[in-house]
Amino acid sequence: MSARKIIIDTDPGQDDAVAILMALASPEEIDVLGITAVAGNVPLSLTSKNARIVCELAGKANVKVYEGCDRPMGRALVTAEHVHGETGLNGPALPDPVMTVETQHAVDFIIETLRSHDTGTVTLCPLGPLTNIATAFTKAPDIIEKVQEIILMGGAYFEVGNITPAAEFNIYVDPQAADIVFKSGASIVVMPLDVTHKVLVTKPRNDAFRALGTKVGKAVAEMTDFFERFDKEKYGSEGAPLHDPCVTAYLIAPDLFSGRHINVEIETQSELTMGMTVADWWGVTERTPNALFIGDVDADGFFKLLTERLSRL
Ligand SMILES: [Ca+2]
Repeated sequence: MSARKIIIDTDPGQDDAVAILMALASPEEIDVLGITAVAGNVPLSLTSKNARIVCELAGKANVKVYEGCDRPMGRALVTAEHVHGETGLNGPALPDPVMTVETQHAVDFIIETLRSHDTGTVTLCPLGPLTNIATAFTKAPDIIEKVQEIILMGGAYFEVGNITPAAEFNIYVDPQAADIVFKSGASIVVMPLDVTHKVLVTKPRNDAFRALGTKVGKAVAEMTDFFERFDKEKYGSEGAPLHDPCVTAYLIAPDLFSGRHINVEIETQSELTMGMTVADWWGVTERTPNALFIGDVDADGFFKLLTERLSRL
């Protein structure tokens, strides 16, 4: 089987960084056509810079990084320095990137790339707010049929919210964009908090990263150390949830995950529940299923795979 062609759309973020490292370490399964940065965890200038820092950490300075939208489609940008630190990548001391950002806008890159491929052959992997993807779909609806699958981190049902009582961060930041993507008709796989909160970097798992004895292993251990202080304080959890790497792990080993094909709608009106993913997990409506909503994961299998992949860099 040839490697699956993907575009990573991202707002790094320590967990985005781990997701990107895992993808770049897996060329047999994953062909990264490009990385598109979006504003989210931190402003665009930092997510773009962080994406390049991560490529260089992986020793893959040849990967193309594009800058996309610097704000949500219809709302002011909300960021998450309280979780990720001022740079978005707090934890390890990593050098500024030598790589430059591509001159083409990320949205145009997404459109051009999809148009140049056959129907159903490019997978989009959004790890942040869906602004770039929704903007591309709105500007060029013809590209939607080129999408093989959208595998995204976002939303929640049983875990409800992490930025408001009702909403997960990525969807909350740009609910309008999320609504466009979920209504697009593209095949969607969702990694909600319900599954990402089961993928926790416990002490032994963090030790396993560090024990790789490589620059990458050390950086990932330091990133997840930084990231976990927030979740330990807030949720009393055993460690940092690796939200975005669930997307990469699904590309490599989908059998680690299980979920339900259900209808998911996005709240775009009520300020109280803005950005909520209204997921019909129990099938109580007649609404047409539009997403595979993941609910469970083999966490030990996930960390075994992740650690093995990181050891390759
Ligand atoms: Ca992210």
